[in-house]
Amino acid sequence: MASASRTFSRALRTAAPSFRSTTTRSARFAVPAQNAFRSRRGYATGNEEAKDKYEGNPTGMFVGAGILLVGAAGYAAYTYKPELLGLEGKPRAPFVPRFENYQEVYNHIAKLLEEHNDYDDGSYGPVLLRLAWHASGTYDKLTGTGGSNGATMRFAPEGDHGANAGLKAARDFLEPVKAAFPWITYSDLWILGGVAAIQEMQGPKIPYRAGRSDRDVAFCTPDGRLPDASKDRSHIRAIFGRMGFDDRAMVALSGAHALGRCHTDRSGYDGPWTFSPTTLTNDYFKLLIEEKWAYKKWNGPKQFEDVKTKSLMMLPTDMEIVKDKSFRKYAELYAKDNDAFFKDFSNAVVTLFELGVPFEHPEDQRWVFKSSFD
Ligand code: CCH
Repeated sequence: MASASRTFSRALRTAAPSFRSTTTRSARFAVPAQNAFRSRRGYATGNEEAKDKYEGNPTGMFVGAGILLVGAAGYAAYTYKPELLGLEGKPRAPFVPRFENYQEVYNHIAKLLEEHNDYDDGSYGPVLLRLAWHASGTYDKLTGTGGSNGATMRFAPEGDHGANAGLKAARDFLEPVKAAFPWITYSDLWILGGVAAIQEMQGPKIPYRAGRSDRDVAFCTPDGRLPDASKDRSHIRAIFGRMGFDDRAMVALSGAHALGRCHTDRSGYDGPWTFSPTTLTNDYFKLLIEEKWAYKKWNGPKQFEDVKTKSLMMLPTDMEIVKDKSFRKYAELYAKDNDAFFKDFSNAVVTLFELGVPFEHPEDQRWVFKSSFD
């Protein structure tokens, strides 16, 4: 600004002499005409010097007026379009969110989880985790399609798949977070929602990498990529094997059913798996192994209930975990050792949440978020 004024003043000082005396005072606002008027008045009252100057040779006047115009235009450009003068307006460096920015998003989700404690068993945590898992669990390692890149569940074909019934509650829960942090992609946000849900429900840390991009409706995956709870071990192995998981990881991931519940208006099944459905523990494995389970007598799909209290449930696929020898081995390990469960669960969830994402950051640059109670 100062240098522009100086340049302008200099220009005026070297212009018609009639403007010299005024510019130093008022160049900034380009209203230097006072002396010219005075001179004219001088001529009217008989000032001969002035008369010669303006009557005999009006060129100076025109040059001066031209300079004034250019100056005014320059000032306007300086004020409103500085980039035209090459002064400012170089494109600002794009905002590159860093760990602190993602931690803020995490904190926001954690705050909302605490505030909205009137949902289901007192937390949106379980349904947030299910959203992150269903966004990721569509991955097919052979074709490289599906996975957590894309957030294609926003679109009707995928959002309407039977397996995704009820997940609108989780997507809607995260909308105000997206509005508060518009730079985050939906696909990164949904996974961060899953991470926050696990950690806020006292589960293990889930190291996180950002870098997912949202994709359009053409990237929706076909129906049938997520597991069907009425099926047996070969189905479980086919579904999780397609994603690239082995038996150990499959069993560890199933431990997520310590959280949340089934809803008759979503899956048709009913009830929670554990007595503490908003705290992640190895209770799912303990209960599977230690309790007696029997078919529930009811008018709904085939499911199991605990004989003692009849208040808990297991899906047919959950029961496969204790019936299949290889699966059971890991279920017994996790039932005995919560640390082993947390360690394997965390590793498997990190892999799950990164399926199908072409990250720029290497694996050793994952972030670990502080939980609200750290
Ligand atoms: Fe699951 N899950 N899940 N699940 N799931 C359901 C609910 C949750 C299967 C079926 C169901 C995983 C694996 C499997 C959660 C996390 C994970 C429901 C009830 C069905 C049915 C839905 C409803 O009615 O609302 C089957 C089958 C498999 C594997 O074979 C994995 C893996 C994870 C995460 C790592 C969570 C959390 C819920 C509770 C959701 C809620 O709304 O409370």
